[in-house]
Amino acid sequence: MGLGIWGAFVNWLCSLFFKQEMELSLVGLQDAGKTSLINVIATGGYSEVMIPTVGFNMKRITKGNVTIKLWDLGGQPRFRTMWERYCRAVSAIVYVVDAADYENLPVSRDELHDLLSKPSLNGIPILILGNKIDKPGALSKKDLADQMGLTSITGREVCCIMISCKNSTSIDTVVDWLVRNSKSTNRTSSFAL
Ligand SMILES: Nc1nc2c(ncn2[C@@H]2O[C@H](COP(=O)(O)OP(=O)(O)OP(=O)(O)O)[C@@H](O)[C@H]2O)c(=O)[nH]1
Ligand SMILES: [Mg+2]
Repeated sequence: MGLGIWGAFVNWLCSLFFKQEMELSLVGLQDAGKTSLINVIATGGYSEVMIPTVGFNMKRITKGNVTIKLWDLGGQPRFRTMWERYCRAVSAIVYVVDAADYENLPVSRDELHDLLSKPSLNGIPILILGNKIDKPGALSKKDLADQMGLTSITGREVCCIMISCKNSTSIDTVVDWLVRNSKSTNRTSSFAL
């Protein structure tokens, strides 16, 4: 009984000092692979047949002592006006781009820059993910960065990682970035008290 109380006390102390929680929003055009990315991170599962996200879904993923609350937003035009509202309070914005869909790249670039121009999102770090690099003809990181106008983004941390949800390429790098980021910008950490 006594040990139980001590155990609970130690757990509480640990949670005060070591638990990190972060909130993230995933945005990007429909079909970019946002929901696929969440599935790959959460369960390692991948499917060719996906249901488009209607509105948004929320998912919690725990990696080590970091709990990530993810807002998975629908990318169809009718849902894009919602993006800003769900990006306001997050530690970082994750913007997913289909690196093999040349036709929609200009639209994706315009939506990205439009979102980042909102004063409510000033300074929030952004992680740009060039997805579907398993597809023949997918852009290189440099070409994607050029076409998405990433060098013109200022006043916030910008990172770009090329991934494939299908082959699980660089998914670990993405998770590392997210976890690292939660430590530097975490607003709920007890260290900040
Ligand atoms: N080749 C390939 N296809 C992928 C990859 N990631 C996702 N897809 C496919 O892309 C399609 C759309 O994936 P979703 O994850 O539903 O895309 P989304 O961004 O969530 O789309 P919305 O919910 O409509 O905004 C599905 O057919 C996936 O199988 C990838 O890395 N490579
Ligand atoms: Mg989706």
